[in-house]
Amino acid sequence: MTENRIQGRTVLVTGATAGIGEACARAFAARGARVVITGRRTERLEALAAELRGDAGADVRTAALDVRDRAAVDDLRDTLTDEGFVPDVIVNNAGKARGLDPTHAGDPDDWDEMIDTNVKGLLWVTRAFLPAMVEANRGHVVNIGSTAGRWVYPNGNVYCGTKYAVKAISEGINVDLAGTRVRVSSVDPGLVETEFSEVRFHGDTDRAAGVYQGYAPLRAEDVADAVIYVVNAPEHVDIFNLVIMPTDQRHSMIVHKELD
Ligand code: NDP
Ligand code: 8X3
Repeated sequence: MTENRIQGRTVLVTGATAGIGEACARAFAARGARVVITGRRTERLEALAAELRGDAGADVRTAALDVRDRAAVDDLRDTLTDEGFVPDVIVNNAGKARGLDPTHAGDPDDWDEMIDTNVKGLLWVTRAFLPAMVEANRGHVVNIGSTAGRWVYPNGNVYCGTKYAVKAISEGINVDLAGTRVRVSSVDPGLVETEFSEVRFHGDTDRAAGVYQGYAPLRAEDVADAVIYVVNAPEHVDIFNLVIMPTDQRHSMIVHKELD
């Protein structure tokens, strides 16, 4: 059986109120990690914390956090440091697509939101928590990228751009940490059935559901398993990039669907 190297780690997850982040929080807590679960919807954070404390007896800290708010990110780092809750793993998961339109018809407000969350938010969190890892010469930065950072697809323009940025930033952080024991991983999923498409289509649930019909998409838990796998690897092993797609998907634009 694989050794549990998660036990006793302190793991901060951004965007833990839904989807992949929530599944990661559950998976880390189940393996004995102390978890800091963050997101904007505090009632969801409290419900998840109650569940994890009950089911897994987990040590859970909740924190309302909008990753776009750099001062709030720094404040959280300072508060957690005072409490002795210093993360040695961060999962930069908070992110979103907004819209699926050709560039000439795209909404610049959607672009702002994606860039501020997916790129700048990831940077603020990393900049806040990475120095303590470098100081301790131990830790792990896990960025949730996407196959959208590998293959651009029609109308994906800015969302794909943010995920290409995540890819480049992950590579940049990784090379900057050469000579340290701090590891960096980019976990890049294809299609995962979460609230992602509902957010992308601004609440159009029928259109969102259509994205996942006719094939078996990934579940958030599948991606969480991949995150656990990279973090649980022995300390001398850095799984730098893990691409995970449904078996029915071979490329952003190649998905085998059987529709009635
Ligand atoms: P969900 O919409 O289900 O979850 C997104 C999470 O991000 C929520 O917890 C949300 O919490 C949080 N979030 C959004 N904006 C902010 C913000 N400004 N500050 C803090 N948290 C925020 O989507 P997924 O779980 O699918 O997405 C998670 C990540 O996975 C994203 O980075 C996405 O790009 C990536 N991904 C998703 C794929 C998919 O097909 N679903 C495939 C590949 C990558 P709240 O609203 O409470 O703040
Ligand atoms: C999410 C996957 O293909 O919808 O990053 O962009 S996709």
